[in-house]
Amino acid sequence: MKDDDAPHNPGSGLTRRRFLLTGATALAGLTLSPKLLASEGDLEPAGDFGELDATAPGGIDLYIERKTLRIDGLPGRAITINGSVPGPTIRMTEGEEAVIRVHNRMREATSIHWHGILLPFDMDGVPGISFAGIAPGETFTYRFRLRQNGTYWYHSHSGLQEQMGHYGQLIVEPRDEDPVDYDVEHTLVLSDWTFEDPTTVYKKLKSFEGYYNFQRPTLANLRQQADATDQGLGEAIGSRLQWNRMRMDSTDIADVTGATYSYLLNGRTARENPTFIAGPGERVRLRLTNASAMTYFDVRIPGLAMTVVQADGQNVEPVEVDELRIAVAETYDVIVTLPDARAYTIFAETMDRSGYARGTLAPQQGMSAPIPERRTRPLLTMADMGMMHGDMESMEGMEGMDHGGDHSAHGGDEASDSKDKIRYPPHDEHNVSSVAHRHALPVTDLPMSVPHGPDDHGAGSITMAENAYRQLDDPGVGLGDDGRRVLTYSQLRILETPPDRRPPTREINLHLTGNMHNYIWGFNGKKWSESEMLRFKYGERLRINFINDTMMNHPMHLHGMWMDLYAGHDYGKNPRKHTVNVQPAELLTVDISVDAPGQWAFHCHLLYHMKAGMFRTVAVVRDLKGEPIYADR
Ligand SMILES: [Cu+2]
Repeated sequence: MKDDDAPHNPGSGLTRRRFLLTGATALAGLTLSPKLLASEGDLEPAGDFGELDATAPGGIDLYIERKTLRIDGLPGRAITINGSVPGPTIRMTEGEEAVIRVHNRMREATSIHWHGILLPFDMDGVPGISFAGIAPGETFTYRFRLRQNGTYWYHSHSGLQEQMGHYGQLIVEPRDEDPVDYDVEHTLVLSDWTFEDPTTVYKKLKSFEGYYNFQRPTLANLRQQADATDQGLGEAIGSRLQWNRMRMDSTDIADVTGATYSYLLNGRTARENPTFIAGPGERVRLRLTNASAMTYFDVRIPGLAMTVVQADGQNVEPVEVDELRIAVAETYDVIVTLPDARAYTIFAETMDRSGYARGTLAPQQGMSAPIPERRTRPLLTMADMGMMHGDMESMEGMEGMDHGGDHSAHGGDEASDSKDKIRYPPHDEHNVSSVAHRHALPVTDLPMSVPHGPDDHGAGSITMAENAYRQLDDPGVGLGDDGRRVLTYSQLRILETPPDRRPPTREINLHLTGNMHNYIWGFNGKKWSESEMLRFKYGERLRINFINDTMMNHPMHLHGMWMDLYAGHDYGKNPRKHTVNVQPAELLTVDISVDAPGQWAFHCHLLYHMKAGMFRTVAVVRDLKGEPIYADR
């Protein structure tokens, strides 16, 4: 299938077998004969997953299997792990060796990727990048020593399997004392489920722009629009940003919506109301994972404050909030305490407001609290965009910014694209640590904005805004204007500074690009199949500037290495993340210690964006012209 543009889906063509399976799914899902309905009650429900310890002697076995489960009261054809969706919660202990035998009981290849876990690249589980995949009937043994602790998750990296339930949570217990103090803990896995075949969903996205949006988008060329209305530059940027926001609100907030999705918390819908038990006064640790294919959730527990203690498995200085947005593939741990013996609703509203997942926190089963009203899709005006306006002013005052923007060199090796350098303001020696390298890049007071440049990223890109801005204090569209305290990236400070916080000496600008007309997504205008490997040099500290040229959020995930997120404060306190969300028209910077030999995946974690080309292979090399390190071992 020529649509398929990711390296992780070998043999994804619509083979006869695939066609037959699709037919069977359609039968089960749509033609609900009385006989099927009668047996529906006998189906096991999604959400009955257990817990396994992968660092216990002998290791564990996982069986991947297609199975019909009861999902939202209906038979859903799922990919299960040990019979359940989500798969079992896997617990491990830091410093120990995990041994996990994965048995493929399907008629198609599969894989498991251990999201956020540092490990040898051939244990990372990405078919075509780090191993061959697990063939039907085969068993693959994953074996790796845990060099970290915290809350993570795992999922398939084969085709669109993740959309069908192939995911679960990972918990790595700290070897030493846990700095987080709690009495009870609960696993909260958020996800999106569709009764459609995921390949059908993808095909619809490819063939009809905005298929799952309730309102069809109007994709006008804003540059022409601005010219036609005789707007000045500032005005044009302003109206473009306004348009961006409004367009996102009305249409483009999510590619795939409640029109097809049921939203799940631990495999259960809001009606099924999964309940988590905690007594008054207890410190409850909620381990939140967003295992969705495409859905961002805004999570709150009306009446309770949440204290964020961990982000992407890394302990952070506690931040008390009322709400947080969890991007696809992120994890957050929060502590809450029930003040009384009443029930509280865990409410996870989708970013586009087209649905929600829900659970209950209560001292006993059977209790419930009101479900909050769904908020309307926000429509922002220029007056609401104070932050944007502020940024525009600071942009004008920025010295040395490359406004001209000859971006003709976007093709080829992104890393050596000298014409697309971000110009830093004259730098203050006090800002840089004493170990500063002669060519070290600044680590504080980074530029607030960068021009997107003209739309010359090729057919794979439609540039939507003139500039990308730092948005570290912005919780995201539709949040932060109703008096609630909403988590922002600028509030995340790592609890213990990791050993390597050298200033980086090399940087790569990565434009996130897309074309909604054809549903092509990529970087610097290129989808995966047209791209070269990104080369990271072993031992270097590397900076990546993400420049989001699109109107969508993209959760960027790097395998095998941490990304230290520039959060606008003390360099040593920058949070370490495996997935960073890049907001529409955002400039976001991460620094990486390149300490993991091998070949790694680097991609947008929106499943259909990844499949449509928003994917790069990263090779860790000895020198920038050389082969990947693993090639000569
Ligand atoms: Cu994306």
